[in-house]
Amino acid sequence: MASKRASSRSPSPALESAHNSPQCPSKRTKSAPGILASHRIFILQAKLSHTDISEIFDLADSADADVVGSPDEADIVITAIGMRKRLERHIDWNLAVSVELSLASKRKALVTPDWLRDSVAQGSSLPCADYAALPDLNLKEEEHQDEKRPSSKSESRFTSLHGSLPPARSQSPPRAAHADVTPPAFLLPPPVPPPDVELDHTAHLCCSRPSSLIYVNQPLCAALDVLRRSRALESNERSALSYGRAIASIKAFPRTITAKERGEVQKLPYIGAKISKMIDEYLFHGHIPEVEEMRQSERFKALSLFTTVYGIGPTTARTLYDRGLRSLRDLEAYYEVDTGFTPVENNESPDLNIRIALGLREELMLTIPRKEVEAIHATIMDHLNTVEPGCVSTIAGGYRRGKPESNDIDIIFTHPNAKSAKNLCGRLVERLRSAGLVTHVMHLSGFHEYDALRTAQWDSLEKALTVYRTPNNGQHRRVDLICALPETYWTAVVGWTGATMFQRDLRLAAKSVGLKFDSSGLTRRRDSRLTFPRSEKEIFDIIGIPWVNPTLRNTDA
Ligand code: TTP
Ligand code: MG
Repeated sequence: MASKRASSRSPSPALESAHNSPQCPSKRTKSAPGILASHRIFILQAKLSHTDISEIFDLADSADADVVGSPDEADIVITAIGMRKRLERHIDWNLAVSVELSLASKRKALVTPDWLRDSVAQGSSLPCADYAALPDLNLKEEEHQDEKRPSSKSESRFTSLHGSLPPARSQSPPRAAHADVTPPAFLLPPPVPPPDVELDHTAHLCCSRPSSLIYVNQPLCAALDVLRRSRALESNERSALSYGRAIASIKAFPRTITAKERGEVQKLPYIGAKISKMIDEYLFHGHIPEVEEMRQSERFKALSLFTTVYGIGPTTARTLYDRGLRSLRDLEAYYEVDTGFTPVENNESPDLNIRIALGLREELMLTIPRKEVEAIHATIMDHLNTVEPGCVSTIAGGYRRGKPESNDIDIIFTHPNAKSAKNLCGRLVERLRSAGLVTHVMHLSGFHEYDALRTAQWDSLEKALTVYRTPNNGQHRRVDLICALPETYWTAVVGWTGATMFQRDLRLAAKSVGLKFDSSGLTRRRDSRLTFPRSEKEIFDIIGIPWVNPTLRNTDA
């Protein structure tokens, strides 16, 4: 079934149509070369469609403007926002009030996109005052008020942002690492979360369907998930993905599937003949014979068990199985975790992470209640505060999707100053290690600088996958610490919120409009230009799909 979204859109990607628009000179034509060569422009993307964003970037290119990555670096901020309240969500108000609507004084200007369009059309840089984005702004008065109470204003604003947050289960408590340092508004969750829109359970992509944690067809999805996992354990990715898509489709179906619903279910996306037959079997027998057979399979049971150990993926699991191992005891012996037993075929050096995870497996298999997730997050942020005041963070993963218990804790953080954000993860881990809070670091990776030509693999995220030891009872927990640069903070939050199928389809949605999305950033495919989303919702806006509450992103079984 075609998606609502797909049918309501032009088949050609929005960015392409923007590029073909007469208003949109391509880089090659350079319709107004050099007219803005002395200007540093920041394009505030909120409230702009991707067609507009593409057009504005191209116009700026054609006029040789220097497009910068943050408003602080700019002489001119281009925005479609005309209200102070909205603007405050994206630009620190202290910066906004410093904006003066005249270039004559060599200060910043806050203008509408028409300033750029008209300047390029007329071949000269037009007066910014004629294109004021906030015409009613009484700058003199605002500046005067700021002079009188500079710090109290920013502090009270910070408090009210936090104080007004509703206690939504989906939102992790927002934290700034230091109460005296006010992070810019764009790094904080909006004071009022975006309203939930009604999502269509038959949408083609699961990132546009409502997928709640608790759902009516859970036993059927759990059965199909056995087959999905069995395919994944054999590295049959295509088949695993087909089951994953079918499960996500059934998950969003709002009524218990009965014989009466059969016809309707068959029309859902990704429900083909094979899955339909399995649903029929399920309705008739109360189970799916192939699933029951798989559940009894010695191979499936052993591979499933092995992959519960952190560090053991399907390939290692199969190798271990082929070597005759069947139980966790066998693994302990093989990796010499316990008795020093040396298996005959162990010619490899034991993998340290697997040994650690096996040694701690009984603790690491225990799930973590929300309260404890929050307590660990608070402790870690206190340490981060000492390392670098002014950071912000979000607890992502299953916690953010509303899970009452998580298998691990995923914390995303950044610092408003990109320079301070660099190597922050390494410094934090070192501190937690010295404090005896982190006992093992399973993986630590650093930033790879963004490279528009993509000559090398790049990653805007610094990651530390750790084992954390709670100070009160010495319980070991898996904690993933992810440090993003400010421009990739929200993509990291979205990426690490999951669930897996939701992310997969979000990437497809982005691709359909000429963009590339992953946790490390949102880029334009044709020239790898990195965008700077100012909120989580802005990512959805740019891609052109409705924002989905994290509690409705539970697309996996
Ligand atoms: P997980 O922490 O593996 O899963 P989860 O938080 O949904 O559930 P739980 O921890 O309770 O088992 O991953 C969280 C999300 O982060 C997941 O949707 C995928 C994403 N992710 C990455 O982007 N990169 C990674 O390396 C990992 C491990 C996860
Ligand atoms: Mg998690």
